[in-house]
Amino acid sequence: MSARDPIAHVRAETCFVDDIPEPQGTLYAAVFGSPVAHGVVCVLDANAATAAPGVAAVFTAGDIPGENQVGSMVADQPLLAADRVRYVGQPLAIVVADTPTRAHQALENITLTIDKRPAVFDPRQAAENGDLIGLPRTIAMGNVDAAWSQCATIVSGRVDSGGQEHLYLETQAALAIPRPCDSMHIFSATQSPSSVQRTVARVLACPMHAIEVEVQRVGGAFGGKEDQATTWAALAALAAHRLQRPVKLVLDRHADMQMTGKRHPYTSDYRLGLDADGRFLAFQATYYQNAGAVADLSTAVLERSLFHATNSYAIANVRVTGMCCRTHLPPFTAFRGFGAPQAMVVIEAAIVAAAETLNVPAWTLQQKNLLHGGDAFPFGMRMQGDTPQRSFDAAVSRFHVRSRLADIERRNAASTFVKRGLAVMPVCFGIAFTTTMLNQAGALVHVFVDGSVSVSTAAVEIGQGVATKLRRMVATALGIDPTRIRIENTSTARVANMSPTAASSAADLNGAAVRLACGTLLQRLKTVAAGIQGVPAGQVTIRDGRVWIDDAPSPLVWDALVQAAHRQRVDLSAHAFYATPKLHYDRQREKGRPFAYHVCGTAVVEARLDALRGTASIESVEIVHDAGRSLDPLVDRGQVEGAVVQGIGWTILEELMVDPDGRLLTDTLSTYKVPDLDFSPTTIEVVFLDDTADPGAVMASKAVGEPPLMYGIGAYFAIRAAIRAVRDVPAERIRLPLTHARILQLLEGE
Ligand code: LUZ
Ligand code: MOS
Repeated sequence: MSARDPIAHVRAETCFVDDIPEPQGTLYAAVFGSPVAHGVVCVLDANAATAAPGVAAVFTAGDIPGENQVGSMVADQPLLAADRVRYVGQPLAIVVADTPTRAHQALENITLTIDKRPAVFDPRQAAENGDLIGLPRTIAMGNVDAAWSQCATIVSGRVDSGGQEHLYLETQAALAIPRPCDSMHIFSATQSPSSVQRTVARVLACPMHAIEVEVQRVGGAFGGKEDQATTWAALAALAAHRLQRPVKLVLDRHADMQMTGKRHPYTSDYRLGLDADGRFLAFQATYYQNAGAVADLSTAVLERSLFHATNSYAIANVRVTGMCCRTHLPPFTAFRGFGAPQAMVVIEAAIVAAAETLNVPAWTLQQKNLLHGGDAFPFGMRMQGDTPQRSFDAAVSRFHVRSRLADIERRNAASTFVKRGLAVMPVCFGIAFTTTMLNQAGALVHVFVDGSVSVSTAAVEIGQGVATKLRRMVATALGIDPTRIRIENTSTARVANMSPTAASSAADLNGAAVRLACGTLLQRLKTVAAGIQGVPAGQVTIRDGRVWIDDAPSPLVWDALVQAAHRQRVDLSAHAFYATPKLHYDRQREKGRPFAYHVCGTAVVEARLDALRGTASIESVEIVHDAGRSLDPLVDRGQVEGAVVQGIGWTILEELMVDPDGRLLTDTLSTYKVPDLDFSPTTIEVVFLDDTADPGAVMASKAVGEPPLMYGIGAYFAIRAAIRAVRDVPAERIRLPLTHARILQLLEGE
C-alpha cells in the first residue's frame, strides 16, 4: 500500500515527520524565540543552556556557515535573528539535546538583554509611517473619477478582516540526516521541497545537489507550509550539519501558533457607485494588508487580492490599490485563498451596503452585475464562459432563494428572538500561480519489469487528494488498474526545481506533466505491441491491462508487453515537463493574462440567530460549483465541504488576539476557537455544474482546493441579515470575524 493511501490515512496509519523511525543518535532541537516585538539585541547568553543536562549545543546566527537568509521573494528574513528582532517568537537560537524535553528545558537557561523599540501592529499606522514592503500597486480600468458623476447611488465604507491560524494537524516539522560525502537528507513537512532544498543550500553554503528534501505526506498545510516550513527545516539542517548527527525539530502546538505566520489581516476602504438600474458603474478600493515583519509571500498575496477585487462582477470603471504594510507581528503568509477572500469580502460588503441603502435584496444586485463571457477583468484578462451566471441562476432557482427569503421574512416577523438570514455568495477565482514562472511541473514515471508503475512529481500530498487524482490520471492514460500504480514520495532528487504545491494547481500542473510522460511511454509500448502483433502501431490501444487491436482484445496483456519491451531494450522510464501555456503579466502596465481559467460557483447560506443569547449558527450552505469534469467527485466534494467550513470559521468564529506588546493571546486551542463538527452547518449540499469542460485544465477537470473557501463569506452576511431583523445596523463599518461577542454588541447597538 502506498504511503499516501487515503484509507491508511483515515486509519491514522500515515507516517508524518515525527513518526518516521529515527536513526540512531538522533538529537532534538527546540527554538528560542524573541520575547519582544521589536528590539535591538544587546547580549544573548547561552552558556548556561549549553551546560544544561543533555544539551549537545546551542546555535545562534554566528554559527551559520553560509548566508543567514531564508526570505524567498525578498531577502529580508534571517534564519536566526542577529542584532534586531521584529516580532515576538522570531527565532534567535536553537538548543539541541538528547531528548525533546531537555532541549525545551534548556531554553529557560538562555538569557537575553534587549533594548526595546517601539512596535507597530496596525497596518494603517505602518502605511502612515511609510513602512511598506515593496511599492503600492494599483490596477485600473475605465475612468473611475469620471464615473462617479453618473452614479445614482454611491456607497462607501470600511471593511476589517482578521487573520486565521492554519491549524494543520501536523505541526511544523523536519528531520535532517547527514549522509556521507557532505550530503544531507531532509524529511520536511513542506508544500515546497525545492524551496527547502534551495534555502538549506544557501544557509549551509553547499550546492543544491548535496541536499535531498523528501516529503512523504504532510498532515495539512493550507498555505502555512508554502514558505514557512523552510525555517524549521533549515534550523534542523544547520544543527545536523554542525554536529554531524541526525536532528529532529518538531514545533509543539503552542510554539507553532506563536511563531508562525497566519492569514493576512486586511483593513480596506471602498466606494461603489450604481446607476439608476442598479448596475455597478464604478468601484474603488484601497487594501491595507498587514504583512507582518518580513515580506514572506505578502507581495504575491496582495497581487491576488487586486486580481479578485471585483469577484464575479463586471464593472466598467475600477481602480483598486493595495499595499503590504510592515508591522511587528510574525510574517503573515499564504492561506487557502491567498488574498482573494480578503478582497472579495470588501466588494460583497459594498454590495450589501448598496442593497440596504436602496432597500432591495442584495442577490438581485449581485445577479444584475455578474460577469458574462468576454467581459474584461480590470487586469486585462477576459472572462471565458458563463459559469458565474449559470451557477448563480442555478443556485437561486434550485435552492429557492426567492420563496425562502419571503418565508424568512414571515417567520422573522412572527418570532421575537429567533431570527433567520440568508445570503447568496458567488465566487470567481483565478487558477494559476500569479507569479507566472511558477506555473511549471516535472514528472518522472518508471514502469518496472513486473508491470507495476512508480510516479514521481512535484506534487505534495497534503490531504487534498492529489495522489488519488494523479493515480487516476496515470491509470486512465496507461490503461491499467490504479492498484498497479504507486505515487511516490516527493523528492528533490527525482524531480528538480519544483514549484510549491499551492495555488490549487498541483493536480493541474503535475497531472499535465504526468500525462505527457505517460504519452511517451505509451508510444514506445505501442510500437513494441505492434511489432509483436504484426499490425501498424496506429491500430494499437492499451486498456483494461491489455493490448487491443482495432477495438478487439488481443491475448497480449500489460505485464507481458512490458517484459517484451524490456527484452527489446526499450526505455521504460520517462520524464516530462509541463508549463502552462499563454500566461503572461506585465507589472508595469498591470495588464496581462495571469490565469489559465477561472473557477466559479454560487452558494446560498442560511443562518439562524438567537437574538436573546447573541448566538448564531449556520444552518445550511447549498452550492452550485464548477469542478469541470471532476477527476474524483468524492475528493472534490471533500475539498468543497472542508473549504466552506474553513471559510465560515474565518468569517464568524476564529479570532486572533494580540496583546499591546504584540504577544499572541490566542495561542492555544482553548482560546482560539476553530470549527468543529458541532459548529459546522447541518447541511452542506454541493451540486456540480456539468458541461463546463475547459481546455485550460488537465483532462477537462478544474482546480478545487481554494475557490470554495470563499463561499464561507456568505455566513457573515447571512448572520448580518438576521441581525437586521432585530435592529438596523449600519453597513459602513464591517468587521470580521462576526463572533458571538460581536453579534451581541451589534444587537445591543455597540
Ligand atoms: N502561491 C503563490 C499561491 O506563490 N502564488 C499564488 O498565486 C498562489 N495562489 C494561491 C495560493 N498560493
Ligand atoms: Mo496555498 S494558500 O495554495 O499554499
